[in-house]
Order: sequence, then structure tokens, then C-alpha cells
Amino acid sequence: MASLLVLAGGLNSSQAAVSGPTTLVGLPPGCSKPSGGYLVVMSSYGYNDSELEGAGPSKAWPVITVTQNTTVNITVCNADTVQAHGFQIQDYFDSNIVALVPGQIIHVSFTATKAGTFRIYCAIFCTIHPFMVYGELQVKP
Ligand SMILES: [Cu+2]
Repeated sequence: MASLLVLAGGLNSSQAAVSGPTTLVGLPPGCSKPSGGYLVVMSSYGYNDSELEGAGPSKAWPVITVTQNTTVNITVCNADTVQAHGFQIQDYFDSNIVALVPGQIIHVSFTATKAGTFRIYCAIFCTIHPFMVYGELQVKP
């Protein structure tokens, strides 16, 4: 399992989700897409509005596609003002449970050493949980 570095601190660049529409307004300060990286926003609609995107067993959302052995930078923000949400990546980042409280932002950076398809999921039982367990990291050889 690759180790994952969680970085603290602010970012630059513009605000943009991985893809798709967003219902979000008033993102927490510092919640912006890292240069060359990805932004995952948690809310009462899931990850990057996964519920509105119809995420489920047959549809992963959001999908992050990278090339093997490159560095992956993801900023994760919890824009939910009420509850905590979790952020895990199968095989890469699931050895300890990460939960973000409302307004919290983390920056994760790791090298995608293992090719394949890996689930991005929430490991804590929030009310939107069913829609937060079908994100996907695709690492192409
Ligand atoms: Cu959850």
C-alpha cells in the first residue's frame, strides 16, 4: 500500500470540481482545485454532487483518471455545514479512517504506483453515505 501524505495549508488556482454540475455555493475558504490536480467537494449531495449525478452500483462518481506512477494531488473540502464526511481511497488510502468536519479542507498527495480501478469512499456513516461510496480512481498503465 502506498503511503499518503496529507498536507495542510492553503492553495491557489480557481475553483472547479472534478467534472459535472455543482450546486455548491459559499465553499470554505481555500477550497479550490490544486494546479494540475483534482477537487473533491463533500456536501449533503455526496462527493461533487454524486447523488444528483445518479451515482450508484452501476455508476461511479466522481471519477479521477491518472497515469500510473504520476503524482496525484487532490484537495478535499467538506462544504456540509452540519455533518462530517469521510474520504478514503481503496488500496491507496484506507488504512486509517479520515473524517472531515464541516468546513474542513485537506490536501492529499501520493504517487499512483498501482494500476487499476480503486473505489473512493466514505468510511463513516453519514446521512448521504450511499452516494459517497462509488467514487473511483482509475490508474492507467
Ligand atoms: Cu458516509
